[in-house]
Amino acid sequence: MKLFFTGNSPYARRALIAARTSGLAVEEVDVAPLAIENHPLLARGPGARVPALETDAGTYLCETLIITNYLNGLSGGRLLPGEGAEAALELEGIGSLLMDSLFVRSHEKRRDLGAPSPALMEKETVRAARCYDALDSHLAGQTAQLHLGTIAAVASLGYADWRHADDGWRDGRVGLAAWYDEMMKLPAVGDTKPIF
Ligand SMILES: N[C@@H](CCC(=O)N[C@@H](CS)C(=O)NCC(=O)O)C(=O)O
Repeated sequence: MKLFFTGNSPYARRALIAARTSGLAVEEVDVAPLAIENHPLLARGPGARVPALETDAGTYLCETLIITNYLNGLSGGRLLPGEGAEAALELEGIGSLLMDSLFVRSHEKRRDLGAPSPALMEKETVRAARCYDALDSHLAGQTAQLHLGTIAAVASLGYADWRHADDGWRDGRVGLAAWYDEMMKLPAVGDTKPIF
């Protein structure tokens, strides 16, 4: 299998951590930079986004949740805990919507024309704050364990550090901050820290 990634993509980071945790043989292929005409990924599918996974059978999968779910299935469920699988999925959902929300705001900040929409920025800032609170209540006091839920959470918080440092997600959430620090000590997490 081949996993296509770029070093600064928070979505691809989730697939990378999942692949490294799965125990499967996955070749990691860095396809940066994506912003070039006729990017080689276009020969495989319409998206030209990362992450993307070429399976051993030659199928080309896109979208983080589809790829990580596929890796979990192929690994015999190694990416979900035996007990608490539903709670892990709940966490994965929160981590996913936090990442999408942060991504929207980050693009809005860097739009080509005009100023960012204040209404959209406010909506996504408030949504992200709700997600930080939810992650704090789920993860404060937890030990560092890798599964699809914690992978989505840690990658989203890492992305927040990069693009939205002024969110100050650690402020008033010391339990979440301590959990994050422990997670960063795991090689699959620490070694995939976004390059910024
Ligand atoms: N919904 C997609 C989002 C993936 C995505 O937006 N990846 C970005 C990098 S963080 C990308 O490939 N951007 C290149 C582009 O849009 O041209 C997923 O869940 O995988």
